[in-house]
Amino acid sequence: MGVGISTHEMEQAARRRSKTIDDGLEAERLRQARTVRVLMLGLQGAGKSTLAKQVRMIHEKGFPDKEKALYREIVRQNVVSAVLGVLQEMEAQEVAFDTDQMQQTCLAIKERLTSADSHLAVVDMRHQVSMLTSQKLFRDFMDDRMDPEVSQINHYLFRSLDKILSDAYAPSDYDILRVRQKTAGLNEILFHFKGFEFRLCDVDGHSSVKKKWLQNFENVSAILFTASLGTYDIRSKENEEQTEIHDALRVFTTVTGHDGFLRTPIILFLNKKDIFQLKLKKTPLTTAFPDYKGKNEFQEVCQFVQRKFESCVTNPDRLTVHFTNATDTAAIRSVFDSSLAVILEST
Ligand SMILES: Nc1nc2c(ncn2[C@@H]2O[C@H](COP(=O)(O)OP(=O)(O)OP(=O)(O)O)[C@@H](O)[C@H]2O)c(=O)[nH]1
Ligand SMILES: [Mg+2]
Repeated sequence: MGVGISTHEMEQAARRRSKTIDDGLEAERLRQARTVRVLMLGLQGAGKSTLAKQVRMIHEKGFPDKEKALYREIVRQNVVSAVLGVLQEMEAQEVAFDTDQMQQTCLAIKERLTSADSHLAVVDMRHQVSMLTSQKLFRDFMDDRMDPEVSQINHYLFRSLDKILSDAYAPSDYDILRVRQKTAGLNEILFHFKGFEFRLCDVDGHSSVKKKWLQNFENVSAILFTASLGTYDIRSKENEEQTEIHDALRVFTTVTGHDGFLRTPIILFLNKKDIFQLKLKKTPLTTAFPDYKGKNEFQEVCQFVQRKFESCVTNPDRLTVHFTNATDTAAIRSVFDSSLAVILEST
């Protein structure tokens, strides 16, 4: 007589398999229900990745040593771009040092820092670079003739030059927040908040503006749109009559009016308020908005700009606005947590 399996046993095994599958599906359904996807959009350089880094620092474990080692190269690359940027601009505006020695130093720096291994070359040339960046002419040029945002970050890098170019340099969290590295495509940041799993999609500014591309993300729980206030005085490349803040308003109108996002909650971060405040001291808001009739005071100007963004949104009840400095961890912590709470309430 063979050792057969009874029909009853086969039915039991089938039921067990079916239950395992059902349990797996139920667990996946529950996981999905506790997963919140947030899409970060905004023009290049608006500050999306800086905010995403803050989230990693606040809600996850920050940056592992391996990643910090990568940032070391990127910070040094930022120093190279900063030095070359000022030298190029000086040349374009025909500003030159009046001693042979400094002119030779500039030539040598330009030659070495335009090589493929410039992040290493800048370490070799630390003494020359340090001498150049401490020259009064060089510093005054940055302050008087360059964009205040560029000049602010350059001063930060040049102040820390000894540290950044030393062999033992390990970037601090703040260095990592200040570094500029364009996102290529999309980065997803995973973190947990109030028992929910958040997936934050940090999209590069170039893709953010593509309508076709937005279709891939129509099922997100919220959109976090970042616009830089610091661009109100920078000429738009798309329309000579306007400035880059108009480009941001245009993209914001497109995103919020996109068919797949008409009911999606929108969190708007009007970012770089520190740069905005700095620039307003010299450049009135009317440079961007000739219809502005108020005083050139920060609070009043902010209200006006906020209304401009609000007027882009159909059904503005779903819009929450914050004025931010994405490099300020303490302030971002509270703004971000209240934004996440708003998203959870609406999901
Ligand atoms: N001063 C100041 N700098 C900021 C602020 N937010 C971001 N930055 C700096 O602006 C630069 C660009 O920021 P990113 O976060 O890389 O910009 P992004 O929107 O991710 O840009 P793409 O990846 O090109 O789309 C970085 O050097 C940041 O440190 C801010 O509120 N104030
Ligand atoms: Mg980015």
